Amino acid sequence: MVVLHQFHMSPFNEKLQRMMRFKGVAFEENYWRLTEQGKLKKKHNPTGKLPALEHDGHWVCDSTDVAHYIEENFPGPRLIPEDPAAAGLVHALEDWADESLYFYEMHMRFTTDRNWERNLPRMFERECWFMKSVLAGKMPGQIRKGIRKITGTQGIGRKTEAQLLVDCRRHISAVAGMLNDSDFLVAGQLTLADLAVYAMFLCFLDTEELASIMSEYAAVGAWMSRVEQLTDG
Ligand SMILES: N[C@@H](CCC(=O)N[C@@H](CS)C(=O)NCC(=O)O)C(=O)O
Repeated sequence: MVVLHQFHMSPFNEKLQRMMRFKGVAFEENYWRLTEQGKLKKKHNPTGKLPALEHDGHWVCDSTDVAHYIEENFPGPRLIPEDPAAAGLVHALEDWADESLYFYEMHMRFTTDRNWERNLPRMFERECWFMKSVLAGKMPGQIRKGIRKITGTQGIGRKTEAQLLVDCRRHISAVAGMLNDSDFLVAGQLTLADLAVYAMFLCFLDTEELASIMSEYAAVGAWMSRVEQLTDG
């Protein structure tokens, strides 16, 4: 049995769900509550992070490790190319998505005006009613501040919103450039790189400013539709 353990609204879920759908791996989903993080750290993952994959009782944590595990242990079309040059590029792009674009989407979705009011409450949709009311009472103060602390430590949260939008436009434009003469980011075929970047751009669309910038890049919209068509399941 394959179970994808997740926290609600994580872009990393999207990457792995689409990977498994594309490869035809049947899986169940299990959503953890934030209040269960202590148990998660103690029993399964000391980092307290999700997603994680449970396969016949064996746990694999970190979405990149999970992606490689799926590729190695399940049949279906490859998403990590065998060619070393292409595999290297897929790795670099996945890491860019996970370790850079992720913090842009987190900051923009959950801390900026016009966006956090809509997106923060969605983060708690799967909590119990009691936690929901506690969390609602703490908003916007502590939670928004807590997220700003993460993105501030990381560096992105110390930039002005105007600077962040310049950065994000450059990221979106870079993807449009990569798609100039190809349907996909690496080797002309769907790979893990597409899924990782797609997942972050989907979160970009949850913010007014980035959705507006993305609408200027038709090639990026068309590529996202192609990824969806192949991985919707
Ligand atoms: N590098 C990790 C990142 C996972 C991650 O940051 N997950 C977030 C949810 S989007 C999380 O579990 N956050 C809880 C925490 O940081 O305590 C991966 O690829 O799996």
